[in-house]
Amino acid sequence: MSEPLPTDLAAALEATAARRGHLGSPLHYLSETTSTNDVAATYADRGAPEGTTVVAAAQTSGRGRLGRSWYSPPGAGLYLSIVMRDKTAAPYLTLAGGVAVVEGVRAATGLPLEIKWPNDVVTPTEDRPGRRRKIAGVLAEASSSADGLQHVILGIGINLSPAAYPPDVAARASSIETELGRAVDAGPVLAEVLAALAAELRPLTRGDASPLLTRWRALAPSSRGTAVQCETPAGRLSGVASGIADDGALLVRVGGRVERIIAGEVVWK
Ligand code: BT5
Repeated sequence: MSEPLPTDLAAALEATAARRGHLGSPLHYLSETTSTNDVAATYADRGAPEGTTVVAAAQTSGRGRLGRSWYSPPGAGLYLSIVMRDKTAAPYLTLAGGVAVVEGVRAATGLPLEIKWPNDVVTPTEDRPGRRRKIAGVLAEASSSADGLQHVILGIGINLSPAAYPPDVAARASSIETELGRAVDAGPVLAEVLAALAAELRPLTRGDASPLLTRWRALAPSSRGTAVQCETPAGRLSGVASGIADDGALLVRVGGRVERIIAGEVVWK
């Protein structure tokens, strides 16, 4: 089902082998597929081990949360999905994915990025928080059976270079190349994101989420003290973001009380 790995990706992965642990082993490369999350789920259902990674250069049905699309045109980005099986780490994978993208992109290219709860990686725009542009997204999809959690597919889409998106997406998207003003190689970005994720997973699999939560909070300044409007399954709510709880829920101060947001869409006002 996979194709030969392009030599630039292979070289970058080789250079980070010692830091990646089991992530990216094995790695299945596809020049185009429907959704890497679907391909990785198929491998997982057939028994693929934790760390199995699917990378595509384009997706025809890339998806985000809640039935939304993730535009994945050829030559514009990096689309990858990792099979995860560790039950202790599972609840934190969305947060870990965001931290890994920010740290991996900075290690590979020098570009500083931020996290917007729960799963967006965006450009920092200190003076105008509402004007942040989305560079990457993280989608963790769990599969369970009567025996409990079977696997989580951790999907990551990263915009490397500018592309023609529909106007509503184009107004809020950017790419690493656009922000840096120079070309970037996909290989080091892929390899450093996997290495950063491996580093975040080590304490998590031992049951210690505190290093991840500390990193996440430092990389998501907009999750604290910013006016937000949240669309939750229970309705709309306006308040001030007050950080995340230790289980990853966004805390929002509304009048005198603090609401926990565990799902939904948050608009930074
Ligand atoms: C996400 O969802 O941000 C998660 C995206 C995960 C994509 C990866 S790619 C590899 C793996 N395989 C998949 O099929 N998916 C994963 P969400 O928070 O729901 O954001 C989706 C929204 O982001 C869309 O409704 C658009 O507004 C916007 N969007 C779509 N494509 C984009 C892009 N390329 N760059 C920036 N924003 C985009």
